[in-house]
Amino acid sequence: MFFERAEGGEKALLVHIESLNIHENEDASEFVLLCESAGLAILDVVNVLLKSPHPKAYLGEGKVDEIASLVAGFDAEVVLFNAALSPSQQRNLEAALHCRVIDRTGLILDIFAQRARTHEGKLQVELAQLHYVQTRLIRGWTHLERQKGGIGLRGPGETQLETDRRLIRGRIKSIERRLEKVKKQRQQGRRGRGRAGVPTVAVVGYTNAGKSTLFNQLTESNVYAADQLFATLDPTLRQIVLPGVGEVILADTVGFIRHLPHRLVDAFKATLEETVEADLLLHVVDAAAEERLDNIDQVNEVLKEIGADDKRQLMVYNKIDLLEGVVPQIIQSEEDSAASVWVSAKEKQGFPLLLEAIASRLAEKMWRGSVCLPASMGDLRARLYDRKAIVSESFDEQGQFVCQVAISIDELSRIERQLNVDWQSLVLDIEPFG
Ligand SMILES: Nc1nc2c(ncn2[C@@H]2O[C@H](COP(=O)(O)OP(=O)(O)OP(=O)(O)O)[C@@H](O)[C@H]2O)c(=O)[nH]1
Ligand SMILES: [Mg+2]
Repeated sequence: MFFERAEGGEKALLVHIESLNIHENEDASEFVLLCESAGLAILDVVNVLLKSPHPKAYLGEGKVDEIASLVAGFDAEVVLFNAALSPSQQRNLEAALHCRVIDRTGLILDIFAQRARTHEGKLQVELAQLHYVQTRLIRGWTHLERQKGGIGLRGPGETQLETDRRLIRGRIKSIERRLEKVKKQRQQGRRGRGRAGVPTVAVVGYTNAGKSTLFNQLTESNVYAADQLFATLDPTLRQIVLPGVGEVILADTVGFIRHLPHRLVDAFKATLEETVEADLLLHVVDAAAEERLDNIDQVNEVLKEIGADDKRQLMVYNKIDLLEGVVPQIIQSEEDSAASVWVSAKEKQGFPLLLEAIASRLAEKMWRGSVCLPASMGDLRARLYDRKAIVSESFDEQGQFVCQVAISIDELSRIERQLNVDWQSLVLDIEPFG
């Protein structure tokens, strides 16, 4: 990669913008968490009340001067703005503050870059970075100038700029080609799972809600869970077995945040494709967070953006160990299906209830019962075995197979269509779930 990234422990001054509109206001604490996630050493947080951004340097001249003297006083290495800056605003601020300036998009990109682990995740982050840098090329160059010692803020010569632009365009093209290839491979993998009729459950939720912890504990796998935002970037898939349902694929996903820059939503859509294809979403909520209601809205917003707002959700209120007097429980909806479960992922509280709720929600889309298969229907029986849909089997006096079956309704209708069988004529009895 040919971009510099914030080194861990860089001395940072944070500028949090407060809007006059109380509804748009948000707590500086999430911004601080993000900066800590990026590994910055935070010197101070400056709160600025702003009616509307100034075109030149986002803030008014007086404020800029004030921050400049703080930068000098603290000897800050970088200033972070909790706002989206235009390339020229960023440039003007760097000139005025005599240090590097990073805006919210740059910060999030930096965190993504640190967290990306898989090939695809890394490619996606780099693509987003390239698009971001493309418009800020002059600024990128001034960093190199700065490394030589001076605060030379003049842009590079026209030729150098042209070369850089061409390099970036070429790199973007090549990454897009590679991503296309990776995506195809992944889709094939997913089609494979779809064919096997294994239901997929995607764990989604606001960043830091405890998705990876829950995922880990449930699968007893070893996904990286840490007290940092975006501890996960790539969906991680594991298989679990649920009583009455059979094999289920569980997918951990990247945390959602508010004001996710639109460019990033696009870039990470592919990463979230598991979510779009899932049979059920586990929407994990940090029940101890003050902004939990707003966080739920934000997650639903992003789900809408990636076209997954019609997915069925099971709400999982996590971290009940931090709440007084709350015990693990399932709350039923009016239609009598499990609507939410209260658990503690960390303390492994409420897991039997959670598994039960997942199974019952998946069972809404399952067919369960026994069928009688004459010897002539060997292909159907083989197909059911292939889908791991046969729970148990015995013979009757006529030498026919009597099979107990659990299979997703979608998969069943596919089989009926493809093998041209009349399922109803084979049914001995239908089992209610429970
Ligand atoms: N007290 C308490 N802390 C929890 C619980 N579950 C998770 N945590 C903590 O919350 C923090 C975030 O957990 P993660 O599992 O990384 O959260 P995440 O939703 O995967 O976060 P991102 O992947 O960054 O979006 C960690 O410090 C966890 O230890 C819980 O049930 N109780
Ligand atoms: Mg995670």
